[in-house]
Amino acid sequence: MITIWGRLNSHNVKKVAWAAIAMGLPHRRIDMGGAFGFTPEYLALNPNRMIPAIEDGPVVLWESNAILRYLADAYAPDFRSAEPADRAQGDKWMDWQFHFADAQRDAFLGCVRQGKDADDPAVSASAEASNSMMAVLDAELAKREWLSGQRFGIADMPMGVYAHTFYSLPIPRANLPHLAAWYARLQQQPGYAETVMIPLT
Ligand SMILES: N[C@@H](CCC(=O)N[C@@H](CS)C(=O)NCC(=O)O)C(=O)O
Repeated sequence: MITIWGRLNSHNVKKVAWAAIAMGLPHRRIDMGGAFGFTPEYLALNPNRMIPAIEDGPVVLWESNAILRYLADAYAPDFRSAEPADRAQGDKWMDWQFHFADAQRDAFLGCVRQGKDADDPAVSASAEASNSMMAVLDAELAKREWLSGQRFGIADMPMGVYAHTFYSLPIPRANLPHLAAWYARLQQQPGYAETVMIPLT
C-alpha cells in the first residue's frame, strides 16, 4: 500500500494520484499542505514544506516527477519507454512542465485565488506566455500522439495536469488542434477524470 501525501487540488499531487490509478497501484492519499497545513510527522518525511511525498514501505520520496519515474520503474515499466532516446524525449517534456508552470502561474493565481480576470495585466501576460508555450507543445503533438513515446505514459502526466488548468482558466486560448486532441485523449485515460478534472479551487 503506497501512501500519497498531499491535497488533491495541487498540480503536483494530481500527477501522482493520477499515476497511482492509471497504474492500478493500491494506495491511499492523506491531505496535507495548503489549508491542511503540515504536521510534524509529514515534515519528518519532507522537510521542504511542500507536497507531494510518498511512502512505499521503506521508500520515502518527494519531487513529483521523481515519484512518477519511481512508480513506473518499480511497478509499471510500460509507462516509461526503455529506449534511451524516447525516454529522454519524455523526460524533456516532464522537465519543461516546470517552465510552463512558471508561465501559467499568474493566470492561475489571479483567476483562481485572487478573483481577477483576463483583463488584469499580470493575468493577461501570463495567458499570453502560456499560449506561446502551448504552441510549442502543439507542434510536438502534431508529430506524435503521446509525449511518452509509442504509448501513453508518465511523460504525458505533468503537462497533462497543466493542460486541464489551461483549458479551464477564463483566458483567451489560441486554436491549437493537436493539443486539444491530446487533451481529449487524456480524458479517456483511467484516473484523469477523478484526479485531474476537479475544481481548480
Ligand atoms: N518540484 C516540486 C514542487 C512541489 C510544490 O510546489 N508543491 C506545492 C503544491 S503544487 C506546495 O507544496 N505548496 C505549498 C502547499 O501546498 O502548502 C514537485 O514537483 O513536487
